[in-house]
Amino acid sequence: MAVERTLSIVKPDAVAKNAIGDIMARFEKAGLSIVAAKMVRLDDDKAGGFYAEHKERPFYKHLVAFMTSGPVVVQVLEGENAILLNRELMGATNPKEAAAGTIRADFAESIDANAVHGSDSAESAAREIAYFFSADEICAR
Ligand code: RTP
Ligand code: MG
Repeated sequence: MAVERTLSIVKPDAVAKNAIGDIMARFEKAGLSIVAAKMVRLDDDKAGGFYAEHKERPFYKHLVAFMTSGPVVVQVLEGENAILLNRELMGATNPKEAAAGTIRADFAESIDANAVHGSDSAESAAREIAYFFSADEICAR
Protein backbone atom coordinates (compact mmCIF):
# COMPACT_ATOMS: atom_id res chain seq x y z
CA MET A 1 0.00 0.00 0.00
CA ALA A 2 1.12 3.50 -0.74
CA VAL A 3 0.85 6.72 1.23
CA GLU A 4 -1.90 8.76 -0.44
CA ARG A 5 -3.62 12.11 0.02
CA THR A 6 -7.36 12.62 -0.30
CA LEU A 7 -9.71 15.58 -0.05
CA SER A 8 -12.30 15.56 2.72
CA ILE A 9 -15.06 18.08 3.34
CA VAL A 10 -17.11 18.38 6.52
CA LYS A 11 -20.38 19.53 4.92
CA PRO A 12 -22.69 22.33 6.20
CA ASP A 13 -25.02 19.99 8.11
CA ALA A 14 -22.17 18.54 10.19
CA VAL A 15 -20.61 21.98 10.80
CA ALA A 16 -24.03 23.26 11.95
CA LYS A 17 -24.35 20.48 14.52
CA ASN A 18 -20.84 21.08 15.96
CA ALA A 19 -19.54 17.73 14.73
CA ILE A 20 -16.30 19.02 13.16
CA GLY A 21 -14.11 17.76 15.99
CA ASP A 22 -15.82 14.38 16.28
CA ILE A 23 -15.42 13.81 12.53
CA MET A 24 -11.76 14.90 12.46
CA ALA A 25 -11.08 12.59 15.41
CA ARG A 26 -12.39 9.65 13.38
CA PHE A 27 -9.78 10.33 10.70
CA GLU A 28 -6.94 10.65 13.19
CA LYS A 29 -7.99 7.56 15.16
CA ALA A 30 -7.99 5.59 11.89
CA GLY A 31 -4.38 6.60 11.25
CA LEU A 32 -4.95 9.43 8.78
CA SER A 33 -3.08 12.71 9.35
CA ILE A 34 -4.66 16.09 8.62
CA VAL A 35 -1.99 17.88 6.56
CA ALA A 36 -4.11 20.88 5.50
CA ALA A 37 -7.41 22.35 6.73
CA LYS A 38 -9.53 25.48 6.41
CA MET A 39 -13.09 26.62 6.99
CA VAL A 40 -14.66 28.28 3.96
CA ARG A 41 -18.05 29.44 2.76
CA LEU A 42 -18.53 28.21 -0.82
CA ASP A 43 -20.33 30.30 -3.43
CA ASP A 44 -22.32 28.86 -6.36
CA ASP A 45 -19.32 28.91 -8.72
CA LYS A 46 -16.95 27.20 -6.29
CA ALA A 47 -19.44 24.50 -5.23
CA GLY A 48 -20.75 24.04 -8.78
CA GLY A 49 -17.25 23.61 -10.18
CA PHE A 50 -16.35 21.16 -7.47
CA TYR A 51 -19.31 18.92 -8.34
CA ALA A 52 -19.10 19.57 -12.12
CA GLU A 53 -19.16 15.80 -12.81
CA HIS A 54 -22.80 15.83 -11.62
CA LYS A 55 -23.87 18.88 -13.68
CA GLU A 56 -26.47 16.97 -15.73
CA ARG A 57 -27.89 15.01 -12.77
CA PRO A 58 -31.34 15.94 -11.41
CA PHE A 59 -29.96 16.57 -7.92
CA TYR A 60 -27.19 18.99 -9.03
CA LYS A 61 -28.94 22.31 -8.25
CA HIS A 62 -30.04 21.02 -4.87
CA LEU A 63 -26.52 19.75 -4.14
CA VAL A 64 -24.98 23.14 -4.94
CA ALA A 65 -27.64 24.91 -2.84
CA PHE A 66 -26.88 22.62 0.09
CA MET A 67 -23.10 23.01 -0.19
CA THR A 68 -23.47 26.83 -0.15
CA SER A 69 -25.98 26.87 2.74
CA GLY A 70 -23.30 27.30 5.42
CA PRO A 71 -19.57 27.02 6.06
CA VAL A 72 -17.65 23.82 5.36
CA VAL A 73 -14.29 22.53 6.57
CA VAL A 74 -12.04 21.40 3.74
CA GLN A 75 -9.08 19.21 4.61
CA VAL A 76 -6.37 17.05 3.11
CA LEU A 77 -5.95 13.65 4.76
CA GLU A 78 -2.70 11.73 4.34
CA GLY A 79 -1.88 8.11 5.09
CA GLU A 80 -1.64 4.56 3.83
CA ASN A 81 -4.50 3.84 1.43
CA ALA A 82 -6.06 7.19 2.40
CA ILE A 83 -8.55 7.43 -0.48
CA LEU A 84 -10.31 4.11 0.10
CA LEU A 85 -9.87 4.24 3.88
CA ASN A 86 -11.66 7.62 4.00
CA ARG A 87 -14.51 6.28 1.85
CA GLU A 88 -14.86 3.35 4.26
CA LEU A 89 -14.89 5.67 7.29
CA MET A 90 -17.57 7.84 5.57
CA GLY A 91 -19.98 5.02 4.71
CA ALA A 92 -22.53 4.90 1.88
CA THR A 93 -23.82 8.09 0.21
CA ASN A 94 -27.31 7.46 1.62
CA PRO A 95 -27.00 7.30 5.42
CA LYS A 96 -29.88 4.82 5.52
CA GLU A 97 -27.55 2.40 3.72
CA ALA A 98 -24.37 3.36 5.59
CA ALA A 99 -22.79 0.66 7.77
CA ALA A 100 -23.04 1.06 11.55
CA GLY A 101 -20.18 3.07 13.01
CA THR A 102 -19.48 5.04 9.84
CA ILE A 103 -19.52 8.85 9.82
CA ARG A 104 -22.64 9.04 7.67
CA ALA A 105 -24.50 6.48 9.79
CA ASP A 106 -23.70 8.48 12.91
CA PHE A 107 -23.91 12.12 11.72
CA ALA A 108 -25.82 12.35 8.40
CA GLU A 109 -29.48 13.35 8.13
CA SER A 110 -30.30 12.29 4.57
CA ILE A 111 -28.77 11.57 1.16
CA ASP A 112 -28.66 15.35 0.61
CA ALA A 113 -27.28 16.40 3.97
CA ASN A 114 -24.77 13.60 4.37
CA ALA A 115 -22.10 15.12 6.60
CA VAL A 116 -18.94 14.52 4.58
CA HIS A 117 -17.38 14.40 1.14
CA GLY A 118 -14.40 12.24 0.22
CA SER A 119 -12.49 11.87 -3.06
CA ASP A 120 -13.49 8.68 -4.88
CA SER A 121 -10.27 7.94 -6.84
CA ALA A 122 -6.64 9.01 -7.16
CA GLU A 123 -7.58 11.23 -10.12
CA SER A 124 -10.40 12.91 -8.16
CA ALA A 125 -8.15 13.38 -5.15
CA ALA A 126 -5.46 15.16 -7.18
CA ARG A 127 -8.02 17.44 -8.86
CA GLU A 128 -9.96 18.18 -5.67
CA ILE A 129 -6.89 18.91 -3.51
CA ALA A 130 -5.61 21.38 -6.13
CA TYR A 131 -9.13 22.90 -6.33
CA PHE A 132 -8.90 24.05 -2.70
CA PHE A 133 -5.23 24.18 -1.69
CA SER A 134 -2.00 25.57 -3.10
CA ALA A 135 1.12 23.47 -2.54
CA ASP A 136 2.37 25.78 0.24
CA GLU A 137 -0.86 25.31 2.23
CA ILE A 138 -0.20 21.56 2.60
CA CYS A 139 2.14 20.68 5.46
CA ALA A 140 4.08 17.49 4.76
CA ARG A 141 4.72 15.24 7.77
P1 RTP B 1 -19.54 13.04 -2.20
O1 RTP B 1 -19.04 13.25 -3.62
O2 RTP B 1 -20.23 14.26 -1.64
O3 RTP B 1 -18.43 12.54 -1.32
O4 RTP B 1 -20.63 11.88 -2.19
P2 RTP B 1 -20.55 10.46 -2.90
O5 RTP B 1 -19.26 10.33 -3.65
O6 RTP B 1 -20.85 9.45 -1.87
O7 RTP B 1 -21.77 10.55 -3.90
P3 RTP B 1 -21.84 11.19 -5.38
O8 RTP B 1 -22.44 10.17 -6.28
O9 RTP B 1 -20.51 11.78 -5.77
O10 RTP B 1 -22.89 12.36 -5.20
C1 RTP B 1 -22.52 13.63 -4.68
C2 RTP B 1 -23.59 14.07 -3.71
O11 RTP B 1 -24.80 14.29 -4.44
C3 RTP B 1 -25.91 13.89 -3.64
N1 RTP B 1 -26.66 12.86 -4.32
N2 RTP B 1 -27.96 12.83 -4.36
N3 RTP B 1 -30.65 12.12 -4.82
C4 RTP B 1 -29.69 11.35 -5.30
O12 RTP B 1 -29.91 10.34 -5.94
C5 RTP B 1 -28.31 11.74 -5.04
N4 RTP B 1 -27.24 11.10 -5.45
C6 RTP B 1 -26.19 11.82 -5.00
C7 RTP B 1 -25.38 13.36 -2.33
O13 RTP B 1 -25.50 14.38 -1.36
C8 RTP B 1 -23.93 13.05 -2.63
O14 RTP B 1 -23.12 13.18 -1.49
MG1 MG C 1 -18.61 11.78 -5.01
